[in-house]
Amino acid sequence: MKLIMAIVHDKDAHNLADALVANKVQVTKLASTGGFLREGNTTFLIGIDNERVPEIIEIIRRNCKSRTQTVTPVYPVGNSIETGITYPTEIQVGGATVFVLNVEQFHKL
Ligand code: 2BA
Repeated sequence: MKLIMAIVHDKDAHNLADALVANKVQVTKLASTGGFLREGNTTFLIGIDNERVPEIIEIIRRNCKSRTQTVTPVYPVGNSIETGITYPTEIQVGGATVFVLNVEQFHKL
């Protein structure tokens, strides 16, 4: 068994949850926050049999778009401690950041 952790844009979370449930995938959604943008995103936890991992990755790929965002520094030029960015910069966010972990044990008690 594997545990898939997928961090996705909030705007994609609803469609992705629908697609996973429609494909009979059990999923937990967590509200999370990106360390860099400090904006809300959504983390999906999916416990799944090994052979279904490629199918799940494909569902995530189909439902999560890549977006361009402009980051404007909070601090004045030359003093941007939090991000290291000192001027408005375009960054690419997503589609999804996906980790696939081995599950040592799985219990439903
Ligand atoms: P954030 O940390 O808010 O990052 C949002 C986007 O900002 C990232 O998109 C990336 O394009 C950019 N970015 C992040 N750190 C940066 C830096 N130090 N300098 C310049 N640009 C930077 P994604 O890579 O698509 O990541 C989207 C979200 O996925 C992240 O939100 C974070 O919540 C999560 N994530 C990404 N990689 C991760 C990792 N290795 N471990 C844990 N979470 C991760």
